Amino acid sequence: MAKKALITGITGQDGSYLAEHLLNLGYEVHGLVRRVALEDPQRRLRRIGHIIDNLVLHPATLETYPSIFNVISRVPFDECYHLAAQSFVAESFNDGFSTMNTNINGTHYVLAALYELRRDCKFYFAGSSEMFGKVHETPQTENTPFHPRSPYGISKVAGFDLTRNYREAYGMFCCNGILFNHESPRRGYEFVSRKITSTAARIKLGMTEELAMGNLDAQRDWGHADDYVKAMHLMLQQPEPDDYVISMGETHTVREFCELAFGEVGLDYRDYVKVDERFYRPAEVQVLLGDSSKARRQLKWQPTHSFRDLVKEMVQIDMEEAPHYGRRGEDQGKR
Ligand code: F7E
Repeated sequence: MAKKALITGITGQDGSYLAEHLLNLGYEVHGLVRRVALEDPQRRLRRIGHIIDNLVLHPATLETYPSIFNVISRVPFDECYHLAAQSFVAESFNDGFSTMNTNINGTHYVLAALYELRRDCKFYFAGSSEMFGKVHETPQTENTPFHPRSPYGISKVAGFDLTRNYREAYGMFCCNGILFNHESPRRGYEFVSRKITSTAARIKLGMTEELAMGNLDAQRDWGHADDYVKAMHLMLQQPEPDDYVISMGETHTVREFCELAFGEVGLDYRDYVKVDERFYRPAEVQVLLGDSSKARRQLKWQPTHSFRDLVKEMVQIDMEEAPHYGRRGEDQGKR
């Protein structure tokens, strides 16, 4: 019998890659989606449009316990991947309350419903390198203390602790992935990688003239989302539940990202990138560098895309898609 997996956040970048991966492995894949998304499939379900006929989608909201409880009561899930979240760090400074509500209570509702209804269902929580924040050591491992620097980072630490506590208190199979930044051509336009590649493409195509950016000196350990979702699945196949850092183990500045992306279309970023203080954050995570040796050793996980290939792929796709962005891509790139 095919294993049954539930993915919250299936319409997002990671959810769409994970759904593809699980379908390829023969899973029956279910997704939790907001009712508004079902009403606007062309836009909100665009990342899963090509596989939608093979998925079972359940309308629900992470905002209330009964909504989650109902979905989990309907199907005997074997695995649950909890990816849904307000994931844009800058936005969490604008409205920390809604970020906390969704990210902390949403996680708690899912765990509590699994505890009530399906204690044998394995659970994955999408933890984040943002939890390390003002880093206490470099590189960061599973043992590095957390020091979050944003409401988003704080909410992820709470989700991490909830997940670990369900494991320790009730013996449930609950794992935390501590994923460093991971990107792809499916990334939202507000994140720095996609903002850079989509704007570089639009500049090259004569659709806009400059790119307004925040802190160019921030350093991130960027990988490809397609590689990172495979680690999520591997975590739930281990004999014991545990927590794992997933990263490339190399760090690059935002400036380097700009240089590479503009270079892909034969432009010099220095002619187009302008620093605009509106994009600075009240508290910045200046440098992240992950040590994923535990995952590489125990999960036998190995990334297949290099940083350069990632940037190249994103720019290529944006060159194809840019003429069709319309206002939406442009507006989102301004965040
Ligand atoms: O920023 C700097 C910004 O928004 C990266 C999320 O997936 O990864 C992501 O969080 C860096 C920051 O991602 C702009 O200040 C400069 O230092 O792409 P980002 P993030 O905040 O690192 C972690 C692992 C998650 O878990 C999150 O959910 O780039 N930066 N100028 C800028 N960032 C943006 N967005 N826009 C700028 O204009």
